[in-house]
Amino acid sequence: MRAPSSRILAVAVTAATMLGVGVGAASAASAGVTGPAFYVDGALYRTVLTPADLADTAAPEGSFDTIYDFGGAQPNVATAAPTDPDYNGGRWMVHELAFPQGYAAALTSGDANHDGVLDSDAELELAFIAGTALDRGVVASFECPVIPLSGHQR
Ligand SMILES: [Ca+2]
Repeated sequence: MRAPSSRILAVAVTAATMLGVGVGAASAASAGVTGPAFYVDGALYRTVLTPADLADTAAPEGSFDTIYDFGGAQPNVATAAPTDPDYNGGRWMVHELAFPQGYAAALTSGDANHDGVLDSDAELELAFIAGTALDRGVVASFECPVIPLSGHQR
């Protein structure tokens, strides 16, 4: 199932680029928003294909899922995975995080399962509540399908 849909998306991305509307893919990557893997509810996922920038679309915010960008402190955290009923098909808004007391303080506040990483939006929420993590707002939006990393089952 994945290969045919991937081909369709690749064709769509190519067509969009030729039309001049998909020119933001490089900027999304250079913003550090498409790291090698990110967490959703404790499981690691990674993006596939080249992201298509959606910054200029008028799609409602509710049709996106959120990726929280840790700025390299750890893998990023997303709010939904393809197996979730509220998954929006790989349309992402990237929110930049800030750690006013340092990443270690946010980890102390939020790492509820003590595995040394904030690996779910629920854990990140704990850091938000404690004030050790701040949501600095949307820095990018793009469409990019994701797949689970092998060996991780939810
Ligand atoms: Ca954790």
